[in-house]
Amino acid sequence: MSPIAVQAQSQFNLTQGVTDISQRVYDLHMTIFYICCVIGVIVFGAMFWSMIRHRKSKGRKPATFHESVKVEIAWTVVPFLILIGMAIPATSTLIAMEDSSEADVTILVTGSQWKWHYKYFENDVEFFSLLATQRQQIENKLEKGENYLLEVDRPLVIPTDRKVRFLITSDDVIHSWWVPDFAVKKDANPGFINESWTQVNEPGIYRGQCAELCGKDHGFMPVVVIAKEPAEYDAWIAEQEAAQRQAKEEEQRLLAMSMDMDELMDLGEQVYLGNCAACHQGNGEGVPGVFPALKGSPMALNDMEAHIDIVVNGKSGTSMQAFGNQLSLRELAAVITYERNAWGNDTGETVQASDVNEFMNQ
Ligand SMILES: [Cu+2]
Repeated sequence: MSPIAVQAQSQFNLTQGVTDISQRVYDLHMTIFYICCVIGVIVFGAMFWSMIRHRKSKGRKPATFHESVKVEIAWTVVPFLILIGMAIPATSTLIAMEDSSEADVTILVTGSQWKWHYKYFENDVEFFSLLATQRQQIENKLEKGENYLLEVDRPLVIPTDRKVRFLITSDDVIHSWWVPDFAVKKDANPGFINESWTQVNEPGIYRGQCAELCGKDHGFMPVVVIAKEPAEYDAWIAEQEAAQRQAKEEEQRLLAMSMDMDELMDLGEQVYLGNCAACHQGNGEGVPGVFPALKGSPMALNDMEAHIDIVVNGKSGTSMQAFGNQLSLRELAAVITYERNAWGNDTGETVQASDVNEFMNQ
């Protein structure tokens, strides 16, 4: 297909995608579209033809017949047959889309405000995937990149030519995990697990979005999936497993060491901008009445225990999430230190990974 055709297609029509299912969905969509076109031409054609042919100026007299059994049977049977004709391919496609049995890889996808979490069932690998578009681009201070709002720090990686099952759920409100190229779009409901699956034919990078209005940053939780050849995927997953194991060991080792203020502030700022600034704002002033200010807040200035508690455990009934399982001990310590020393909160106090560890284990 020529590049222009591809572009026109992506603008005006459903994508054909990169899986057998997405191709079937596309074909179904086109079949039904053509049926609708034919019906439209016949119905409107008959209507306009009758209006012109039987117009009053030509002296036509209206017919006065009532109740034609033949016509009534025809206009009941014909639409019935058309609907059955459309339902058969539609049902078989839907059944195929729902059949997530005998998957080779199973991944738990969890949405939360406003990021995705991926957990591989067969392997000891899990991670969060956050928007990677720079804040300056969003604020129109920098030119917007090619994949503006469609780029993440850690994409989901799946193998090609293997059946990948997704179990989709949510930690807070309803989200929806959507990758158009796979023809997968499933609601992520808190307390429920929805299933979907895909089998990608071509290696590549596929982008999608949260498709359910889920709050203020709904447009800021994209999905990026990288499909790799099976051998490459196996190598990747082994590498991830090793890296995550090592990170846990490293974490234990670092508990004994303390970081100085500069290190904590540097790391803390990064963590803050990635996880906290969406609500509490980059300047720590929050949004009055919605997200509390951290700048000058009594908790950030005085009550260190309460401060660690709210970051680690969150606050139920609010959008303050529990970050205890999302960030490492070092990151937690750094972001708490940052909040206690940035924007004029000059407490001069540092919080170390060991302090957070002690709090979590008490
Ligand atoms: Cu969402």
